[in-house]
Amino acid sequence: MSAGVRCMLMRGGTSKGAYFLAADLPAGPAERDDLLLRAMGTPDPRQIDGIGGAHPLTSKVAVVSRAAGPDADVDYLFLQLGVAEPTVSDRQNCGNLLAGVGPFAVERGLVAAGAERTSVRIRMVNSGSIATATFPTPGGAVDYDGDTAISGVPGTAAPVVLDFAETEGSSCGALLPTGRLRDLIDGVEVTCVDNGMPVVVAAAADLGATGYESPDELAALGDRVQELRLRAGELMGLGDVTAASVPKTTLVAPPRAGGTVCTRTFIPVRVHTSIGVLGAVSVATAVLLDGAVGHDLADLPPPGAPLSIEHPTGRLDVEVELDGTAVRRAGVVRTARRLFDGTVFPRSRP
Ligand code: NQM
Repeated sequence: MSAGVRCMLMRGGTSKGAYFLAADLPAGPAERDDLLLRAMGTPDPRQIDGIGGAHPLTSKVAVVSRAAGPDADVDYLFLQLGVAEPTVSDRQNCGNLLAGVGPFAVERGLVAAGAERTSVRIRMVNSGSIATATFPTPGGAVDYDGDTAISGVPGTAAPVVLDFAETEGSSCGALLPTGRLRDLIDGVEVTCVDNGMPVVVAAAADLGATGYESPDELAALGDRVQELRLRAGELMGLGDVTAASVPKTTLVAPPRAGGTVCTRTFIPVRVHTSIGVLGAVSVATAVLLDGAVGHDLADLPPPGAPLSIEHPTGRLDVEVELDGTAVRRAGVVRTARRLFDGTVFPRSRP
């Protein structure tokens, strides 16, 4: 591996990650993960000797290959790498990096581009669910330029429309993994939900917060949130989640910028500067459910209209269609951009 590995650096939504073809990486997970840790510069809080960005949102990897089955075009395995800790986790999806997968598949010749736009069916290997990404490819080439703005990213870019069909039960196997709309943990009412991302939803006020604090101001709540998610993880059937990146915890408060609900999300202990895509889909699903935490403090739009999830740097609009407690579909608009294409040289020793 001293010759390096082909790699594309992309911004996907509000995250950034290294995209690889599975064929360019070692086939065995242990050897693959070891190489990725050395490429990203983990473990080190600054990831100074690798291409990681010193934050969980920029310490991400997408591994893409031609789909193994007929129901998708490509398979996408998401890996969350630790920053200071030498961890590689495949226990969650990432809907932000997902935005770059379709364009990457076209760039690498896995999928032929349409003349105007291209739709790519993507199997999210982490959960087994399928998403369809649609993006502009005028003249058969990916066009990253456009007029779509998303909160948390400066400027505008081409839209990548993500559609999730029947996303129910992605990681935990059920929309309400504890079997209840609400659980009481350490005196705090929570709703544990998983519509693509396992999330523990709690009212910010129940943790002594307003829910409008900045991510830095909320850092002090990290220990309390960790206690809460450890108990929730067990109730959700995820086992000991001490070192796992899921479940996330989202504190909700009434909207204050014209949206549906205001959120602050711990991923799982650091505070997100915005909110994850599937995290937002899961929180939106919770607030739609009568009796769930957040339902009463949300300002719900008319049926069929998008839910606007407020977060520290703006809002993320999410479409969720439910049939009772069954999920029909969900959708979001993201943008993505190819930043760099070349060869990454992992350091030779951990
Ligand atoms: O929820 C952060 C992100 C994510 C994941 C996280 C994501 C999602 O912002 O689908 O996108 O929750 O760790 O990229």
